[in-house]
Amino acid sequence: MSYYKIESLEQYFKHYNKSIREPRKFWGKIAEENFTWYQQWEKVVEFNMAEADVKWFVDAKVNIVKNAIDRHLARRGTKTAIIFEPNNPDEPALHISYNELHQRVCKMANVLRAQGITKGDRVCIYLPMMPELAVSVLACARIGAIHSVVFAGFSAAALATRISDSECKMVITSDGGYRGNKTIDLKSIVDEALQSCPSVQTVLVAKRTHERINMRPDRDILLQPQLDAASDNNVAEIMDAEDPLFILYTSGSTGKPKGMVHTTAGYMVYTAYTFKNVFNYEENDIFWCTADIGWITGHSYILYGPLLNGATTVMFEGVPSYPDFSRFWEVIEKHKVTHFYTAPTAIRALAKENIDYIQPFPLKSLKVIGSVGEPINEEAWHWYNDHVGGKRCPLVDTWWQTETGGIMISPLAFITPTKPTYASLPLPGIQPVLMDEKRNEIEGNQVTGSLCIKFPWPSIARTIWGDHQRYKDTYFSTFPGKYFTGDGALRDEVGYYRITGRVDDVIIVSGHNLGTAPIEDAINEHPAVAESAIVGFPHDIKGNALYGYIILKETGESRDRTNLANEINMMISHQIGPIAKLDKIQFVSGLPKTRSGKIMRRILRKIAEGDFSNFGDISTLLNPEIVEEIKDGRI
Ligand code: 6R9
Repeated sequence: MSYYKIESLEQYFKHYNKSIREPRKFWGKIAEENFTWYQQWEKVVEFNMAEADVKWFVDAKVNIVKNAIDRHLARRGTKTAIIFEPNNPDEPALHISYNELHQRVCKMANVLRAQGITKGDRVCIYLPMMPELAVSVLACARIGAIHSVVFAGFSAAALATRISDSECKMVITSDGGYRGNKTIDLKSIVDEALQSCPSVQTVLVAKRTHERINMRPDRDILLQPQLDAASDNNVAEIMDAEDPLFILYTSGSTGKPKGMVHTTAGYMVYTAYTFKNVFNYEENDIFWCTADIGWITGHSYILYGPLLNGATTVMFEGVPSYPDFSRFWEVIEKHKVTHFYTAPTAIRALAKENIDYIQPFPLKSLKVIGSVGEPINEEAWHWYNDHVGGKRCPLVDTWWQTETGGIMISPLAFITPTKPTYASLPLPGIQPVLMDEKRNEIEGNQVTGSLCIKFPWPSIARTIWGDHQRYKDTYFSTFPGKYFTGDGALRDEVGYYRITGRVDDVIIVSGHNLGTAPIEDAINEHPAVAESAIVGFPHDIKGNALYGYIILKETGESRDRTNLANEINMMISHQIGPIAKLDKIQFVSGLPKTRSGKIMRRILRKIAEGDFSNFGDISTLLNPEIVEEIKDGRI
């Protein structure tokens, strides 16, 4: 019996039980039957959770790119690996076959080696969503260099911090990038960042916008001439299962960014396995994840997961609003996309627009739709399900984190019955537990608590680059012996999980612990509301009271604000209870968000408290200008 693909709900429970009772057998069999190894492991897993020490497939030798590309060539050489859809819809899309991807990655790998990059060196990739980004990532992995992709929208300061922290030897960038009707001048951002990054010896520059750039002759090299001259013969590096594959920085709300380190074999096995099962991927499906490769979602489900399964993956350079709000739907029709994976922030933004942007598109090619990044509120869930999924595509609400490497709790498409706002059941191998304030495990159903995972899984991050103590303190010390996710969750009567938000954001009102997600969900049910965020502020009697920031839909703009506020509070009262009513409501035109679409509650909390000093670094925000507006409108 093979464990790689789950075919029914009954089989899910069987596999799940097997994975808990005999994790070594379960993952050992999956690893053995579905990947190519230079050498097998001595042990499937070895760990000490108290020390935050986890190893999978101990002593095995492997190369992830051999598995993601080379082994498909015989059968799928001419199949499209990557569809590149440019920002400008008039520019033709590119179809890069597995053969061509292989050739491009081998050439790039040879260029990197010629520039002195060897196994273990860190390479910072600061590229927009262009084919060279995928090729660079895979070329690093092929020669054992550790890639550190930094989202090409981050400032020079944010880039410099990330380059310095892991002492990157090289930066791969481009002259610029396109996003909607904007052109971003990446090279000059790199130049500025590198003033404080002595570790960088070489900058490889790809061309995209062909704008004029400055080249520093002793450091900067144009990429294309090097690729043209390079051989496409390249022997992949033999990697140890636990050799670092990449570093990816998570900003976190406080402190310096954490360089999460993922290693080779466990990440490979788990991203491939979850891609196959969560999305019920079948040969010839066209998978489109709209994330940027600068986030973990892009690493695991634009590149590694799909390519390890020999899939066709879409890489989109643009934004959902350019040239207009139909762009996503046009791309789905154009490439006959079967799987569409996006974030609630995008769904809410699109749902807010006129329905005519989506109505004309039948979207019949779609089979599965997915959500990631934040709790998806009920209204957005239904809009996505009805208008995009046509009520026939399963909607998989996938909960996971940069630190977890792959999807942890999610319905399996066509197998797990879905329930709006519930991420539902853990993947095989994942043992979630809910913990109370006294650090005891909460048994039974219909309970809420802090979400922890009590057994390691193959793609758990192994450390924070250069700071294992911080890794231990952040994730393994709050609940000793367990991985603490930082999220709160509810387990319903049948054992489905619903993520209620970050536990740091829990607000204690008159002694009641209130998660942010369920209250925001209730607010968003109001027909005039597009989106909302709530935070706590000090209150003499209740300890804390709730402050709501609310974005109205176009249709709500003309309504009387006092009436609206009353109606919203009535909805909250009805759905959650009077305890969760908002003391203050501020109508805003936007919410401060990270570049990956998460609400920055830290800033909203400060404004609600009336503390306008020291908002921390807001340069990594998508919309820093909104902070002033919200501050000025505070009530
Ligand atoms: C993959 C990714 C992780 C945090 C996570 C949680 C939130 C992600 C979610 C979700 C509810 C979902 N989150 N997916 N919350 N439902 N389906 O987003 O990684 O950027 O590290 O963020 O995002 O709070 O802890 P990352």
